[in-house]
Amino acid sequence: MNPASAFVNWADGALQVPGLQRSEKKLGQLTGIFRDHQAWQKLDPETIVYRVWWWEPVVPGTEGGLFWGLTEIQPGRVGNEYFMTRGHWHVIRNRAEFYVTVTGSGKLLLTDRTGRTWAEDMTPGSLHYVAGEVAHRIVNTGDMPIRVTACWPSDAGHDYEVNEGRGFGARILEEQGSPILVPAQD
Ligand code: PAN
Ligand code: ZN
Repeated sequence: MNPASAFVNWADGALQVPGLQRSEKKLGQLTGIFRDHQAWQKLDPETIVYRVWWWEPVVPGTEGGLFWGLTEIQPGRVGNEYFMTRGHWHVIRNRAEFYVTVTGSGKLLLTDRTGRTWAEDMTPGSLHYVAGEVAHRIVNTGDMPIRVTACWPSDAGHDYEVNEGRGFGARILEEQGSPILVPAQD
């Protein structure tokens, strides 16, 4: 038997894998994502909003393979809009994905091709099947980092056009201390 070469710490989702990939997104890089442009401009562009670590056991684009990742979004808001990921479609539109919330709490914002938009509650242990043809974005509505494990096909690819085009059909905003789903007007 060979020893395993990759590990997940289930307490915090941390990955110990060969060739760990990582990226981070700062507020200054998230142009045009948040509704309140003035509030966004007043914040420190160096503020880290989220980080992603992932494992590519096969070359990106490989048909039939899988990737495994961890996303950590800091708590915070731009105006009354919570920190969130950019959100995307998969380039190969029918590719699905699993998300599991490890720690923290939030909302998974989903938009299908007809523009129908809904949100699922993310809480430790919540398991989310993101079907193909559905754009997805994680929103941290809590006061601690949210950590989400994901598994997706290695040929899925990421298409961020959802932010420049018609966009998500709704936003998650804070109102009187609670998150609410508000139809997008922009
Ligand atoms: C995730 C996301 C990750 C970061 O691994 O890529 O949460 O979000 P953005 O890619 O929208 O910036 C995933 O959905 N992979 O397919
Ligand atoms: Zn995805």
